[in-house]
Amino acid sequence: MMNKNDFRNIIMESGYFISPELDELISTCSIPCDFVNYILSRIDESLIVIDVKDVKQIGIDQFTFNREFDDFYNFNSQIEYESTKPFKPLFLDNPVEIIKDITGQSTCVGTYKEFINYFRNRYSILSKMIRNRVNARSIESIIINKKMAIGEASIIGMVSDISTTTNGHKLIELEDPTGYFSVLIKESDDLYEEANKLIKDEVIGITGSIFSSGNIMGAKKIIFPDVPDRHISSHSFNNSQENINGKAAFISDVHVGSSMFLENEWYGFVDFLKGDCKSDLYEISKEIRYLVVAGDLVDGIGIFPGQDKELSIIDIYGQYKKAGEYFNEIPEHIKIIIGPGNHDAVRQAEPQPEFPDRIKKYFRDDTLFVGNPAVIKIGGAKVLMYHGRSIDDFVAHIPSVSYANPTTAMVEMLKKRHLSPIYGSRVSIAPEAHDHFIIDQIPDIIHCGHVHTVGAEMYRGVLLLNSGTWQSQTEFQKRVNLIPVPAKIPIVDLSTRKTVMLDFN
Ligand code: D5M
Ligand code: FE
Ligand code: ZN
Repeated sequence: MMNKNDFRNIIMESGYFISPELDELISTCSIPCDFVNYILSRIDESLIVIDVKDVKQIGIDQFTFNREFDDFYNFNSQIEYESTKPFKPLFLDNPVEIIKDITGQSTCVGTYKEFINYFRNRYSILSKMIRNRVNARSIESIIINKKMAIGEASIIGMVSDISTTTNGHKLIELEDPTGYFSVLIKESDDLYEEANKLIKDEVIGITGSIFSSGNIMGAKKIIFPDVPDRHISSHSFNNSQENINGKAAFISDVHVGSSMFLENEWYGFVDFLKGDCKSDLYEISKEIRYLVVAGDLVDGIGIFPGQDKELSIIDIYGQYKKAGEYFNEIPEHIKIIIGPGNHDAVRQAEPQPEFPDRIKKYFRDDTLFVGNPAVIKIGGAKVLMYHGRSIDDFVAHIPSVSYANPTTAMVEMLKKRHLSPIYGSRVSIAPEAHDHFIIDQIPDIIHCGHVHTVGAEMYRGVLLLNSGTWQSQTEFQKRVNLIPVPAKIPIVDLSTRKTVMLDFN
């Protein structure tokens, strides 16, 4: 057992001296040695005598997170650390700001008129982003004054059809509120590769030359709403110091209730969060403030034919009860934020609202539930959470996008500034008055799951993450040749966005 006064020996051995005021403060602390070690590892090496002001200067905020110095001591004097629990949290308070969430705001019932208005809203917002970059005309004005328009012109439209001609050229039909126009991209054209990434119902701009025959133009340039080329994240993260804002762990697709749920690996993860792990991992663990969960918390029931044969818990509420037990073992200094996915017991049409009380009651009171998608702010970083069902559509329609590299789909989301453009495919879209899938504010991080593979990539200052799964390969996935990457998750430093992939296999 360490003596409370041993901190003075540590200081003596370090070669520094401390001021009487600092000595007094440290001696009132319940974990003086830890605190002294923390100070010594960060203090300006040119100092001879360390004073209270020097300690404040090295960012005592890292401990107190904007609280006053004294609070830190009050807090610590209330905590009795058990020797079996090595964990000492660095942050006392983990606030979350909800920036966008459908929960409680859904108004739609699914009428035809609502669909019209939904697509109008999508066109109006996305076309505005493109209009900043190109001087476009309405399709109607080009058709009426075609003779005058011959030569170069630009239009902004929603892609209403994509076909390939017998010669192998791409024919894109664009629609704006005033009419339709066709755009031709030749196979030999440099633009062809880009045109191959176009999908239905996205909004793009085209600059091209109008042909004298028919309502058709040859494309010279495709303009996407995209993130600006030199977008600098709201955080000047390149210069910031690590761990000022702590770290977040990102997970998804836990699939509790599936017989393929990897319980041992999960407990390895929970032990890590408790700080019960090897010293290099401990250094990461002690800085984790948030656990963000992007859907498919449970396996659900009746999700695909024959699923019941692979369930260990066949009752949906039984599955959430068990999930609650697993999550409630996570140490309390970590703030948990959970959104739903397509296996969860909320409406299947997206955007999905947060879990109902009947499910929430199984989780710790301080768990924060959000809808899907949702935008939250944690540790200074704006995080767009989306389960990622549309990734199936991106993989099916864009040849360069693959399940093995899920962030390739997420780059397309950012370019198109839309999480799920294709209507009427895998994602069932509810026609809300506002298009909640539009990426209007540029986030610092986009977090998806769903495809059960992992990835981390930086695109124009935005960190794209896919957080894999805690379920090993199911029979169903075997049949569709889906190879999951389970129990591997990204941990992100919220100040620097530095990401490590931890493997709990
Ligand atoms: O989805 C896990 C992965 O399995 C995801 O990439 C989609 C794929 N999946 C799910 N359902 C189907 C169907 N019906 N056909 C083909 N591929 C599918 P999860 O939502 O976790 O089940
Ligand atoms: Fe899943
Ligand atoms: Zn899913």
